Amino acid sequence: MTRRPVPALLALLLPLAAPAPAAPQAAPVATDARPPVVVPTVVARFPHDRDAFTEGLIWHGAALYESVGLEGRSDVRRVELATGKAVTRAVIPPAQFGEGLAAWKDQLVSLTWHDGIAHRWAAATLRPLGTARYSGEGWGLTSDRTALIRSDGSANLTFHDPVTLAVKRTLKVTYMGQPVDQLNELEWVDGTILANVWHQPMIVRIDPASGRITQVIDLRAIVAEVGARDPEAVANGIAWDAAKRRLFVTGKRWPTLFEIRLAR
Ligand SMILES: [Ca+2]
Repeated sequence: MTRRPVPALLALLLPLAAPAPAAPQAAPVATDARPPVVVPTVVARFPHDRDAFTEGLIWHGAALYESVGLEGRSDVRRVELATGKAVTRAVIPPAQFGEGLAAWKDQLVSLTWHDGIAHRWAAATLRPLGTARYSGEGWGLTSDRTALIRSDGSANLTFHDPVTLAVKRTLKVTYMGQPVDQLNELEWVDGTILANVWHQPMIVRIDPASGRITQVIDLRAIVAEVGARDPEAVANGIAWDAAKRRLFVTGKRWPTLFEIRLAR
């Protein structure tokens, strides 16, 4: 991807060192209070394929799945957690740039960046089950168990019928009242949406009813540990193992997949 980074967003979202500005004369809006910033604890580290340009990451059943981008190099794979190796792989047509990945019942659905084509796969085998169409760009994808939720690089999330991909609603994501665009990989966790923000060392937690960002997860220490020199090797990839309540994060071409825990 060659879109512009948004460095100003970092200052907007991570004002850790700066005290809160003095209250203006006008009464502040309580619902737009500054969301808390959480620094996660790394619980475990696992190998991650350094060639994987991670665009989607999910835990489904008892396995980790990843979708990998770039034209001619895109695939959807089931990954062995302990080794980071792909144990099953389904290839995306070489002209397409693979993007977000989500589970729907016993299927996986993966997006493409510019083609408006969603691929369906049997989760157990990654056998192709057909395609469906949607409008706009495909970035991240997750499911709230009733809809597939797609990001497209803007501040909007689109909720799709999981079978037809018909649009059910859109949600504008805001931080203290301001739209936050470049939303990328997504994960549904305990009734909220976690989202990477492209080129930013953070994950935001989004209230799916209001679109408000309610928490910022600070990944700067993890990004520093990875120490990537490639400017496109950004944090991207969030997977939630609901059964064991494990949260995994990684990034494009990162050597490591991290299991993290959020302090309460
Ligand atoms: Ca995910």
